[in-house]
Amino acid sequence: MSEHLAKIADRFQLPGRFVSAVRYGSGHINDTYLVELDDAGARKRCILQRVNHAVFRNVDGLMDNIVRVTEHIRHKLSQEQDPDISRHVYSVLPAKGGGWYARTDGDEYWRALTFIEGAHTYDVLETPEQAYQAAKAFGRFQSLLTDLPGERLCETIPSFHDGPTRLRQFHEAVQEDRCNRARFVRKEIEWVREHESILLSLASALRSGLIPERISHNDAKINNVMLDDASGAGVCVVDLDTVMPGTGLFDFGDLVRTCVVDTAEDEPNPALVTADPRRFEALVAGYLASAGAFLTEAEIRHMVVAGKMITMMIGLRFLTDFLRGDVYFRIHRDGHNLDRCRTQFALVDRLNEQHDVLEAIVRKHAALP
Ligand code: GN1
Ligand code: MG
Repeated sequence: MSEHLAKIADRFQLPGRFVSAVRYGSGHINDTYLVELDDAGARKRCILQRVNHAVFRNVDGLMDNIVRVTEHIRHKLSQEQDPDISRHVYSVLPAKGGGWYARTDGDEYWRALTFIEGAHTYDVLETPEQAYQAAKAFGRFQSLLTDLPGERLCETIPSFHDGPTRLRQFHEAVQEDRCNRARFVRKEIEWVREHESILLSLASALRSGLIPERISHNDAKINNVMLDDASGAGVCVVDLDTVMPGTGLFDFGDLVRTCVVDTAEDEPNPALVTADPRRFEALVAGYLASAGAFLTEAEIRHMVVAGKMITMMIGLRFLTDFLRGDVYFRIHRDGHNLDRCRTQFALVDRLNEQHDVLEAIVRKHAALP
């Protein structure tokens, strides 16, 4: 693999000579490597990533989105005279012949990105302060994109967060039952039927115009924001593949999904899943600190349901993939997608139990009656 990676690295304009590479991060879709480079004796690092082309069919559109978004953010940060721009937004490193990715003879799509030093991501949150910082960083990311000029961003995966579409795909997978696995998940199928209204909630508010369309990250889980090693502050939002038109509520929802728990996304025992209202409160405070200025009251009033909706939708996508034979999300053990699904559904139950407490937290922070 290292030889292959060295060849891939050679296709890009990198700030040094390839030394070595290790697998990096815990993404379920792309293959990510942290590359060590030698720049006349100085050690440098960058990211090389193979884009999953089965998932992202339009790599040109995908890279165009990312370049537009990162350039716009860089432009805004320079207007603000930010002294640390290269750590606050990453850059796409161009291929040698030009262009933002390299396609191999084996039909692999690769890209190179700058690596943010002195910061880390966390798969499971350690303190409420981290929830605050993560939410503030995603809110800030959204606010920087409220005035992105030019055409509407391309939908890198159409209907990505559309509840009715995800429900239909799930029903098709149950009907087809191509791996004869539906018999293992009767309880989950029933649970989905009972909770359908949560899944459909944001879609109808978006369609009716009650909630405005905005550019959102669409994968705002805790491990997609780098927190500063020294100060703990949010430094840079990463994994921009799904930045596209949506609603900021998708991002707030994903923050709830991944920050109010202290279990991993794939915790095998769903009975261990709890939802900590203090962490929820930290998320609300952090998100409103950076996004409060542009959010409408209708958006704010959907924050609690957004947490349930995104958690349910991602659980449903894991279940759909389990039924289809684990063809989408990378798995590391048998039943992995089913564990992931059960943990998400358990969290929706916990959020439902605390519904009134969570709504009161939002109202308090937004000063709403
Ligand atoms: C996938 O690959 P990764 O881990 O960044 C998925 C997200 C899910 C997430 C669940 C393109 O993201 O939608 O929320 O797994 N990305 C895509 O952890 O489907
Ligand atoms: Mg992602």
